[in-house]
Amino acid sequence: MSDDKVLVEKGDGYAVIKLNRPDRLNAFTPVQNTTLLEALTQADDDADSRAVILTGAGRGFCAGQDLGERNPDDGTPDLGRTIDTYFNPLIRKLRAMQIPVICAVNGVAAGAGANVALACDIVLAAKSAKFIQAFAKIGLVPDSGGTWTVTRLIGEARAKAIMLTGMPVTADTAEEWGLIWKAVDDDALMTEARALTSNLAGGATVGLGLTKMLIQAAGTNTLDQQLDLERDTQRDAGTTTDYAEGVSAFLERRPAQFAGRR
Ligand code: T3D
Repeated sequence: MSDDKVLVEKGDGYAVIKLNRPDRLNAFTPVQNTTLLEALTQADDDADSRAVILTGAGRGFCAGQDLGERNPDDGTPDLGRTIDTYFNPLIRKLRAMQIPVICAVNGVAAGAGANVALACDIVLAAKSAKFIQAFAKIGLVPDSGGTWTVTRLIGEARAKAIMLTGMPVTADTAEEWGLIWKAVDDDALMTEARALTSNLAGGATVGLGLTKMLIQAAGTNTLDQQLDLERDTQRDAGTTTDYAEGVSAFLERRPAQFAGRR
């Protein structure tokens, strides 16, 4: 899947998905939303793609909903419907993907653009990038899972401050607060993102996918529930060929060659 609004490129064992409306800072239109969801679904279903990089073209990552499509003179839109149709499926897909999704935030990430980035599994950001919960500036509430994700990542005090004020959060501060994994020099962003993703793509894909699900479940499980879930999931992981290969490689003192299959 590749059209001019969302570009898909194959890396070595992974897919690079790039939002591509640079003149609008990659703001979301229905077509871009739908195409992005299709690209993520296709990567998740493709046995040759064992990880994904999500990034943006030009100087921005994504400025959220394209406000050019929301002219108040056209009447009152049903924003609940657009969220149900476009944004929520995207966040659900990112969380449910069985392969790691690395977000390389190349520039400003605002509104739903920020929360799509923060729903990814590992977030790297160029030092010049900023995260802006822009919703307050236009009379909306944070969406795309922002109130859930951001509050869990940085706590209520910081979440309320950035969401009520709409103040930009720099990449360095985002790293310091634990909102993202790492801020990197602008010209090193894609090199680092590719190195990390390539490494993950060569890993024990089923085990990595199960690890992601366990971490996500931990947010709402009790310790007892999580212990049981870890037991059941480990039982499953122990049946994979990658587990057998990992142990054999260790015993034979050689690098493991994971096939990324059960
Ligand atoms: O509606 C629904 O379905 C509900 C769901 C909502 C989800 C949301 O995401 S709501 C939040 C929408 N996004 C925003 O409110 C952010 C709006 N943009 C900005 O505040 C600023 O553009 C930024 C802080 C992101 C970046 O500022 P700056 O100074 O670096 O760039 P700029 O000059 O403002 O923008 C560059 C161009 O992109 C400019 O176009 P021009 O003048 O060169 O022709 C600007 O109009 C355009 N642009 C930026 N953001 C959007 C946009 N065009 C349409 N929609 C945008 N969101």
